Amino acid sequence: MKIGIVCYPTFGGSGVVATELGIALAKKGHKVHFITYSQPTRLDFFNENLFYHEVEIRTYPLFQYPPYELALASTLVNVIQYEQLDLLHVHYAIPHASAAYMAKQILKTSGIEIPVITTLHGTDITLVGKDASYEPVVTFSINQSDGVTAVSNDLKEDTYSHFDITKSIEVIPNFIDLQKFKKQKKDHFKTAICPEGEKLIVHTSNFRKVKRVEDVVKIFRNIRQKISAKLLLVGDGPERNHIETLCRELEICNEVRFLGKLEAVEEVLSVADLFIMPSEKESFGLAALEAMACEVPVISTNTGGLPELMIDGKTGYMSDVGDIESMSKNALRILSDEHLSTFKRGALNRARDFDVHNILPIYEDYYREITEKSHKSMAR
Ligand code: GMT
Repeated sequence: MKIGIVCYPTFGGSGVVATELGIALAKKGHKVHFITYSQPTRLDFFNENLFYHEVEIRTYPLFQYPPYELALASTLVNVIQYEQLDLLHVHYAIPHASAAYMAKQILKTSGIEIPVITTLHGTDITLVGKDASYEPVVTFSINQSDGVTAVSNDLKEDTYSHFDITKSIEVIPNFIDLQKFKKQKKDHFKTAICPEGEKLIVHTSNFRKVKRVEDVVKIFRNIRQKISAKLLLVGDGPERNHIETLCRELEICNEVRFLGKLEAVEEVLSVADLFIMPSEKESFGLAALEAMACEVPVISTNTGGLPELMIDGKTGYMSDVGDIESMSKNALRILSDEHLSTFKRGALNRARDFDVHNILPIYEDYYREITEKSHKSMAR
């Protein structure tokens, strides 16, 4: 098939899933066209089936805000028409689903029918989409999509309860490339960070409030009171300064390293003993899956889609949001030499369920179902 993919080309989970999906489809022989405002972070190699079209946003003195959605819709019209795409798959409702709707209507006037699939990733529904300034457009563009997927049952239910949705939503979970995300031998790195054999704890996120990075630091402080350990914080975002200040106040700066945005996060995960994800809300928790694939057990909250990924007592433990005491106690239990290797195996075993080779065929079947439906309704 010839497939167009629209996403945020950044380190965020939705962009990562969209890019990895496109790469996996291209490896299976589909022609995949990414249509984004810059080259997706993980699209950093050559494959004959991968194409990239940049959305150029022309600004003008009259525009206080550059009209990105219009530029995207126009680029979509051009790419779909000239590359003769069979399907458009947009990731993240705002503004991708509405730009896709506009492109679809424009193409209809030239007799071109393009089926559109929208994948909901989480914050487009749970945080931003519900806001009154976006809600009517989000509801409309989800309902106008030919197919809709969500990354967990929890997100599907959330979408039905917060929006007036008439479409059926297919759940297709996040996935992982186990060839890329696997424990690598990086002993020199571990020795450099933990010269005294300390346990290594990792958190990766975009440092937004919803990630509760403050809880990570407090849990780490509690762990440190019992055993020697180091903390690596990967990523960057609005909470970073606040977190640095907190580390100073708790006098743990020598034990905490801020690594910023990293492309090869699997290298850091390869030497980690524990991953902490204390999020307020998490529609799936791709970062936790990446950790598990690298044999790292996870301490997480029991919110959103996390119980659909985690197996309590096997891949790690889940606690209520904000229950720092419970998360600290569970972290110490996992880190004990008696239990650590069992949890590492448990994490990897669960990650295997989300192997890209298991999830990709679900997307391909769904693509076929939606394009066939669209062709049938055209023939009527
Ligand atoms: O986690 C983030 O803040 C990034 C966000 C995004 O929209 O890019 O990630 C969301 O999509 C991921 C991929 O489907 C999910 O694994 C994350 O759980 C989800 N984040 C939230 O729901 C907060």
